[in-house]
Amino acid sequence: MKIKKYEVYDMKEALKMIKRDLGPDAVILSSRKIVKNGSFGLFSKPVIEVTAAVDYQAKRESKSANKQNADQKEIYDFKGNFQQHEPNFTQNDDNLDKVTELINNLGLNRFESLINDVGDIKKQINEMKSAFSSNMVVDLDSPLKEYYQLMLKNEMDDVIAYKFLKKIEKRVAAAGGGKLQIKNMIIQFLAEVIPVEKDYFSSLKQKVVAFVGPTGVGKTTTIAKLAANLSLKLKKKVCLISIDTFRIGAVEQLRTYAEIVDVPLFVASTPEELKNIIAKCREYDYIFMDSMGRSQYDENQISELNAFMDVSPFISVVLVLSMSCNHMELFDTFDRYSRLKPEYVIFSKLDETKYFGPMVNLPVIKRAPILLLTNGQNVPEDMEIPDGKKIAKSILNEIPTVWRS
Ligand SMILES: Nc1nc2c(ncn2[C@@H]2O[C@H](COP(=O)(O)OP(=O)(O)O)[C@@H](O)[C@H]2O)c(=O)[nH]1
Ligand SMILES: [Mg+2]
Repeated sequence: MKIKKYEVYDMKEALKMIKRDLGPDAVILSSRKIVKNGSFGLFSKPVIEVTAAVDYQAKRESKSANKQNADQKEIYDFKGNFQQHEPNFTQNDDNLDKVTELINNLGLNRFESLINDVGDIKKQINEMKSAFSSNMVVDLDSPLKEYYQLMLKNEMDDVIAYKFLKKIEKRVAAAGGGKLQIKNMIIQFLAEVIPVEKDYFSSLKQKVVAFVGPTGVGKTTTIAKLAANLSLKLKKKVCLISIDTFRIGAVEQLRTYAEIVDVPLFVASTPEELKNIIAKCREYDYIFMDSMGRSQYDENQISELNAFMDVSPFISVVLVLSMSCNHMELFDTFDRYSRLKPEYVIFSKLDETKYFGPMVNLPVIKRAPILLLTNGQNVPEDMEIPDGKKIAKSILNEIPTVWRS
């Protein structure tokens, strides 16, 4: 038997190398994500260590049997049984069962060695299956291992959680202390990693902010909350612009809020109009633009919106994302709006989830700081300026819990 180890960035690359070096009969014995010394960084790509082997003896014995049935190829042909770095164990298992059954039906069971091979491969696959879920944490110190699991339970990305804990491992060990001290250290360090923009609304520079995002995420409501807090409580000069020209009633919703808060509302139906309105609003501290809401899958809408965003270099685009969406949907939405170059994100509807990991995943991976959080329908109360420590705590909940105001 010949065994070889590979370090690759993706499984496809490994499969190519294994096939080249060991031939098509090779099997993968193990694979795990690792972090290379010196290459640590939250944004660095994880390396996959793959161990593959080929048994030339068994190959010789089973070669003639292999030829008898094309289906048997599936036993050894691991190509296509991996999706990115995760093996499709279920399909693999099914295939092996099918082949065993076929061998029996065709009376080929005299090829005992082949059947044994099938059994061995099946065993290896099952071992890999259980090793895969725990492999990534084997080299974390014991208390951190538990926090890793906790972070995953709260839907934090496994690679970010692992790299973060690996980065602080030595410092935590050096500091000593009990469980509570360790937890506090993790919260402290994690808070430093979460990108938050705390002082945006308190700085004196004039702000022109465009709120974009899918329909129903809470753009209009969030603008109303901000306008009320800044204008009524902090006595700032706020004006609103609606470029919501599609949904009948959408302008009316903002108009109602504008009247309650007593701030002016302008409506821009073309980029040219928007440019003129912004030029006339120099005296305002905050200009909040509410954008039209249609599906984020509508490419035309994003292009139209882009034309509005292009009228002034002073417009900050803020993408509103609802926490009632899952991790994948949030990334999908961010990618669809990336043409508008969102500078910040606002997470809305924190009251509709108990899993706050995605609040770290997206800002870290996309490098988009969190500008604001909203946690309910009440205007103007249900919003807060993001606090890294509070977010970090919410990701270490033993039992996923609702957001506390
Ligand atoms: N639970 C919850 N509902 C919210 C929040 N923000 C907005 N909403 C509600 O979500 C719905 C859509 O809000 P709207 O501002 O019209 O969304 P838009 O289409 O993005 O402008 C309304 O019923 C809001 O009251 C929030 O933080 N939590
Ligand atoms: Mg709206």
